Amino acid sequence: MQMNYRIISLEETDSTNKYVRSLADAGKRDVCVIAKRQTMGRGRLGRSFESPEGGLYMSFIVPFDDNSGDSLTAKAAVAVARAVGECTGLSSGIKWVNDIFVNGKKLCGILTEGVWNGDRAEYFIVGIGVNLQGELSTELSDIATTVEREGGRLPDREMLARTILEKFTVCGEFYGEYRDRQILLGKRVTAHRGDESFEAVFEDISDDFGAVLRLDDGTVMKLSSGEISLRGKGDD
Ligand code: BT5
Repeated sequence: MQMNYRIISLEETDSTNKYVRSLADAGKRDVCVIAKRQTMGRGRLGRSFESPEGGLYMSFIVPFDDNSGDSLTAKAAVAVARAVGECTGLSSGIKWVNDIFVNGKKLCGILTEGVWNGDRAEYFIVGIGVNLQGELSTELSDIATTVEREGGRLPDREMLARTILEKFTVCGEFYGEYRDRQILLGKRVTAHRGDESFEAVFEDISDDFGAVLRLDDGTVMKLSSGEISLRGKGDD
């Protein structure tokens, strides 16, 4: 479904995903909320996403259709990578499943949340945080980066948001690009799913955007959610 999003621009909010959810609950569909900073930016699995002034924090609603679901995060990742390239000049990679990396550090995280009615999703909220300029905390300085730090052109925030929306809504086929941009493909990795972890080689991306892993005992396993990090490195 092609959407023509109206952008609502805020100085500050707790989380743009939460803000847009309240609009969606009130029946709105074609809105994208952007904020200059978030006081409770969230990542996956209850983690937090640092959101100081200087970043782009955006969330938009995607009505359910039969082709959405798992591929939305992958589609958003490709849209962000394309938009970042066009608006900043930086080339970026994707770290399965939801991170955009530049020069080995995280530039952007994506959080897709579904709102369910029984076993059917009513709509999804796609939240995207891109570090543009300014300082992140010292804990993140080794694993995260900003457009400014990487020497990219600093885009106007709203223009970057519009470009991401445009790339997302007129994305076309994106499996090949999602796969080609993977930074850990072919590498020896540790994969985490819940409390389990697996030592493996990250062999491929399945046609439904899962991670195909060849475990050290030779068996092949597909992960459709979880975390993958370079072997020997922490959960970054
Ligand atoms: C994500 O989670 O990376 C999803 C982040 C989504 C943020 C957007 S901003 C707009 C919208 N509103 C929200 O409230 N959220 C969305 P995850 O894969 O779980 O990664 C979280 C981990 O990334 C943290 O545990 C940190 O290690 C790291 N991290 C936190 N803040 C970061 C930042 N600003 N830049 C890079 N890495 C960060």
